[in-house]
Amino acid sequence: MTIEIRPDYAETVEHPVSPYLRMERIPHVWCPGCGIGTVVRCYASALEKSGLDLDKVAVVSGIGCSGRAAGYLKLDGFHTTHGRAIPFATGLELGRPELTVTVISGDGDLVGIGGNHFIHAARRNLDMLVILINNFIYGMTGGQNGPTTPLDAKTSTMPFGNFEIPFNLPHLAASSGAPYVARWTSLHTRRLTWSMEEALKRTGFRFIEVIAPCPVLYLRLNKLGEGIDRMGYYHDNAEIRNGADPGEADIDFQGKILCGVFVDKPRPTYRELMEAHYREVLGDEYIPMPPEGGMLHDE
Ligand SMILES: Cc1ncc(C[n+]2csc(CCOP(=O)(O)OP(=O)(O)O)c2C)c(N)n1
Ligand code: SF4
Ligand SMILES: [Mg+2]
Repeated sequence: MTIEIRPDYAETVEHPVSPYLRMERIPHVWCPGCGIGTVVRCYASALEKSGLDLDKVAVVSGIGCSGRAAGYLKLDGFHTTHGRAIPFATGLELGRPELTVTVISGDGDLVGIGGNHFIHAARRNLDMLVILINNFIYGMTGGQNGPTTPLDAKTSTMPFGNFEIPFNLPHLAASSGAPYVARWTSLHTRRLTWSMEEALKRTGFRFIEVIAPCPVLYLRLNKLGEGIDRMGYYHDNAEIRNGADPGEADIDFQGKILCGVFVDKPRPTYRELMEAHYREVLGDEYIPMPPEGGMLHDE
């Protein structure tokens, strides 16, 4: 049987999440088999299911292949400098409390150069959802070793294998104080979408790590095949255990990947603590910031 592919297919058939994307920017920059597009697709589905008013949702990315995510979502979006997505999101969420703020960026961006911002945002329980796409390397700049590269994995700067101990990100987020911590792979699209939807509705610092393939660098340098081979690996090696101790979530080269919602324990956000504190100290003199942000006083 011959399947006829009509040249105008893309123009005539609307993708289910195209209303959430800036279709004029498609085709995107990501390589075939890259996991980043899957994460963006899941996030668009989660937005749809959440029923949030899209005029009140903002997305912030740093620099990197993952950092291109903000540019494709049809939301108020900000493509900030490398490592500075969380500080930018901090200003946004404190200045415009009515917004739901999501950060989508890479491992190098968020826990390499931006690592300090990450731990302090979790400690302060700033009100943002952080989706970290972990491909175990600095993708955009050529596959250098990063803060999550597994021991023994080959990278362009460690061709004989990595000897630096990587971060266990769910453990880092949980021990820094994040009230919602989850990890999935890009194979787990339904669970990832559900987790994103759940996290969108929570408050405080919500962290979702998504393990995703970079076929042209991490997989090639380690002779691990194509993106589709990685789906088989995730299928065989992901172990889903909601409520597991994040301290057990280390990832060894080609080892098992512990997935699930590790933490779901709300606590007061930075704003709630700040307002309670100033109400107590200043009493009636305290004027809280209006939900839409802006000036505190008339003058
Ligand atoms: C201050 C600064 N330092 C370094 C760079 C170069 N740089 C751009 S993207 C990147 C790494 C991105 O890695 P990651 O966040 O893991 O994203 P990926 O490309 O893997 O998705 C680096 C080092 C930069 N743009 N700015
Ligand atoms: S270099 Fe890697 S991370 Fe970047 S788009 Fe290509 S496959 Fe994805
Ligand atoms: Mg990366």
